[in-house]
Amino acid sequence: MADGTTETQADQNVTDGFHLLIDALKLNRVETIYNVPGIPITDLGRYAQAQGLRVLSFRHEQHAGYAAAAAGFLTKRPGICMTVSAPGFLNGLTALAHATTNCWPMILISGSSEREIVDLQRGDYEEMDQLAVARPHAKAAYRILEAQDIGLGVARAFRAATTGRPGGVYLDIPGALLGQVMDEVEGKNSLRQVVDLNAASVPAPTAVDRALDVLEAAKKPLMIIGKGAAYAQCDDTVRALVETLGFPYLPMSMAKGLLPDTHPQCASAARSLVLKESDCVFLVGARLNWLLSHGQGKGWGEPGQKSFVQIDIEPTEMDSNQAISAPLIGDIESCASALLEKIGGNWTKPSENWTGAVREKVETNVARMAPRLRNNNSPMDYQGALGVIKEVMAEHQDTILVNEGANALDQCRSIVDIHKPRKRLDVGTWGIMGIGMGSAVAAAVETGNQVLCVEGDSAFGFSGMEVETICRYDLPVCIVIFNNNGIYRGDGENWGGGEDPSTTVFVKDAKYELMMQAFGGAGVVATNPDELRRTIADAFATRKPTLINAVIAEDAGRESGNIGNLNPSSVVAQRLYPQAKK
Ligand code: ADP
Ligand code: TPW
Ligand code: MG
Repeated sequence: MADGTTETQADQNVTDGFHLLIDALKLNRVETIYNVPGIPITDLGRYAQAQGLRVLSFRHEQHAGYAAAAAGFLTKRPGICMTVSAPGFLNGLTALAHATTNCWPMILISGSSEREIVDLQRGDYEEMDQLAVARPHAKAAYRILEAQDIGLGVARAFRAATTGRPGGVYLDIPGALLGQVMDEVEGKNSLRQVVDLNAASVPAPTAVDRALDVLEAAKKPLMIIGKGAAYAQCDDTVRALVETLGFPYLPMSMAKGLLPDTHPQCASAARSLVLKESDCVFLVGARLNWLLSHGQGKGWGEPGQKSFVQIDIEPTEMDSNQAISAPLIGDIESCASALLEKIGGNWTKPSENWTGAVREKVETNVARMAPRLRNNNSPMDYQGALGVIKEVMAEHQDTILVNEGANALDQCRSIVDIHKPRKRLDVGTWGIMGIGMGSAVAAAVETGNQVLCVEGDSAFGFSGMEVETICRYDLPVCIVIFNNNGIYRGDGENWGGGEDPSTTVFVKDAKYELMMQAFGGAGVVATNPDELRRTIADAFATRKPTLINAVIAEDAGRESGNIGNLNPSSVVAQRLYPQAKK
């Protein structure tokens, strides 16, 4: 091109891989990308920001990934995480696997190195066959090699992430793709908007009849509502089903609040009773996995005592643990609506013998717990501190509670009522530590609501550096660290008598509040429940990033919280270590 004019004209009529990818995401209604910049995606982030997307940068990819996963759960659309090649990709991969495990839609977009060099293992900058590594941890994994396939690749990623059982999708973007040039009009025409992203999946009428037969025959029915039902965003239909059937129900952790935990049919405070005594269990968007002891064992009564009915969008979930007498395969809205339609006004609720006994147990247990939640001990115990959190969540029902830890998790889940749908984010199906700050960022960004994090001191440490991210974007996040100086308890000792501290303890009386002050947020200490109440009130009034170091007694917690029974046991430990007998 001898004269500059022709060159300018050519520039005006072309687009490139960067902009096709941004346009494809925008066409599919992406608003936010959770990312960590670097080669080859630094400019992709800059250009995306320039084109009106919100691009939030984190300090570590894992937390950008957890944010994308939480965004997927909260919005029913894939959360987008973007990372650099090899190490950045691997840092993000844990979150992609977490999304897949939890059945949440997420797309991990990673830049990757030159295919010609990677595939011959010639040692490229950040060389790795990322597609092969991602595949076992994702619901689907795709690589786009040509600019004209960007629309197709993004559409496939969206479809795979959301349709059927949702999950994590990996999208591999070799750096060279971003610079590829294409005619602008052809480029625009190559993009696709995915239609009917969360398509309905209607159950067969015979399956609906069969389910109603089983449910009707039950004398002591129980419903278990899982996070799949919270994800489905058909809150009114689920509520109508629960109230029409009249069954006592147990919400799984992240289904808390789908109906308010104070609902008269909520049996959380009589969990042992209903699991043991019920003769029919109706699972709605909940798997019979380890969190429900696979539907067997002492807590579940006698083998063969129960029949199971299950609603799930994933056919292979049926019979994965207990035999399912009446599978309802479809989305929860369609299945619940079909049941309600068939029932019409014609349903006999379970007898008062059953529902009354459950209610009585709930009331006794709630009354017994109440005084323990009102203590003003210093240092605090879990009940005293969580009594305050319970009050706060009752007064501010739109607040999103993020929760991780062992005792800090288990006690919070059972003590703190949630009043509205999708207001609790926690460690999920893997019981993963580290979801805290990423989930908090996503909750604040996707909803604009106040966020309250209840964090074990160990749990917080996995993502603590992201307090800078929270301050940078000035998010309304209040982090309460339940600081008992360690994992489970702060009073562990080295059983060999050596100088190193025990494997489960941290620096005593650490000043976590200074971490928040370092970045311009509010960092304060609370040594008793009254102080905790006051400091949370300040945080909510100002909506400023706040970290409250809540001092919990070192000996208040239990080993592994509520799941100590899952620890393998050693036959020689009792003989070798007198401490093991404790
Ligand atoms: P929890 O941990 O709360 O018990 P799980 O994650 O084990 O919940 O189970 C959620 C289930 O919900 C998964 O088996 C998933 O396939 C299912 N699911 C997700 N979305 C829907 C939907 N829209 N309709 C029906 N089932 C769904
Ligand atoms: C990614 C194992 C489960 S709970 C926990 C760890 C390390 C921390 C418990 O201490 P914390 O809470 O948070 O101080 P508290 O109140 O009981 O003292 N790595 C990952 N995930 C898990 N689950 C672990 C390790 C674990
Ligand atoms: Mg702790």
